[in-house]
Amino acid sequence: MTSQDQSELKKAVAQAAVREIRPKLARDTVLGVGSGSTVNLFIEALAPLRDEFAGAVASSTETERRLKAIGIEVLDLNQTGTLSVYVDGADEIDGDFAMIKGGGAALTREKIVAACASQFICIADGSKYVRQLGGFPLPIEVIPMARSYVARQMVALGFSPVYRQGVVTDNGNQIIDLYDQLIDNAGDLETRINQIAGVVTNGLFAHRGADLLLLGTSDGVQRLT
Ligand code: ABF
Repeated sequence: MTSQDQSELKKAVAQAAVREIRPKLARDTVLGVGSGSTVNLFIEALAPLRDEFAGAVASSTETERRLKAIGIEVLDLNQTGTLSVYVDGADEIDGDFAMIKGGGAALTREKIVAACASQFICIADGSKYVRQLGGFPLPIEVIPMARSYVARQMVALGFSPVYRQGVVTDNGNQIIDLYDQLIDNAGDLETRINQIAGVVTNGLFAHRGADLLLLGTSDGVQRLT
């Protein structure tokens, strides 16, 4: 697949997500909006509907900037309570709708916003849909002073951690990526990594996976539940 084909699929799922949420929008609706190139297309497609809902909670400073640029009010999650829907992409998603996310380093805020949403709609091109998670490096956000300790713990568990040099998250932390390890039980691993001192969160979204997957394929957008 060429990158142009892939970006057409991303555009198709972004538009499908807008069609999906439109009937649910009301004057007081606050949307959760994720991060990444697919979500950026969703934000563009959302622009004409900006007056049909109250605003959005953003999962990254980049998303916040893009939402504000098209005139959507960005709200503080502490003021909004439960969100009816959260729309976000993924780096990988499996048949149980567990995901690896955080390739763009926004995993912690993404996980917080997802936790506050009644429905998680994942928008992804077909290349993201996998039989087993782990082909894409699994990110861990760490408190900077804990980076080496967390990396040693991951080596002890059989993983190959790599420090993502030069990246500072929106929360002022650092990222370690775990390479080349297919994941057998995503829920267990998500819990296990989160128990290590100094880990802020990891990019496995198994305990709170997606509820609906809009998957872009050459045969059109599949709506999977
Ligand atoms: C976010 O965007 C991230 O969790 C994930 O890393 C990424 C998916 O990227 P893209 O939409 O650019 O393929 O959802």
